[in-house]
Amino acid sequence: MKLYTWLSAPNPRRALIFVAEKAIDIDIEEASDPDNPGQLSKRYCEKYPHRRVPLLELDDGDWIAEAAAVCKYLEALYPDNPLFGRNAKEAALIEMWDRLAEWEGLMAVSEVFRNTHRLFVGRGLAGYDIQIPQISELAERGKLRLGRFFNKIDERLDQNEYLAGDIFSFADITALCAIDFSLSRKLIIPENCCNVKRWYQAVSERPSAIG
Ligand SMILES: N[C@@H](CCC(=O)N[C@@H](CS)C(=O)NCC(=O)O)C(=O)O
Repeated sequence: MKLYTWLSAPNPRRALIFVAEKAIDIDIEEASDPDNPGQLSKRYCEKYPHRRVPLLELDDGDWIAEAAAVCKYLEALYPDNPLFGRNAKEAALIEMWDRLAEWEGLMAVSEVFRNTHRLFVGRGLAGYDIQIPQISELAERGKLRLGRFFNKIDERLDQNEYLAGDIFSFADITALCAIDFSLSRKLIIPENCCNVKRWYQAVSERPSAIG
């Protein structure tokens, strides 16, 4: 098995943190172009028309994309230290908060990033082999969405140690990657989101997050 990643991009980082949390010994390969690390290599894109990372290549040649699918597959192979729940309710809550963190957090920052960064001109969305224009209004909308995301998880973290309840889970990994990505774009945690700050400090100190 081999896990393809891309520098510190947020979605492959979700898989890398997951693998580190569970101490899974796996081959990891950088999929970016060595001559132009701002994009995936031609060889990678030709081999995997999905054109996104993370991607897990299996020993039988099949491959699995999408961070959550990759990690769920690994969880089935390595069930110790579960990060997708210990029972039906936990599993559902983790999926719910993971999807929320991906859609309302990670996608919101991605809207800002992909629609403003000069290296992503013509690459407004990941995974396409055609030009996708940047749309500045989407960046503005992304900032609005991100603000709501911070407020939403702040309310949740007022009553819960972690997003899905009392255990660290894949949902926390996704939210952490979303927030670190957001901080890298100078979009900071709002001053009044004290619960997010408390949670962020705790999850950032985990060895898996430090890398
Ligand atoms: N929903 C996908 C998103 C994957 C994604 O967008 N990955 C980005 C890196 S964070 C990518 O591969 N971008 C390739 C590109 O920009 O060319 C997942 O969960 O894995």
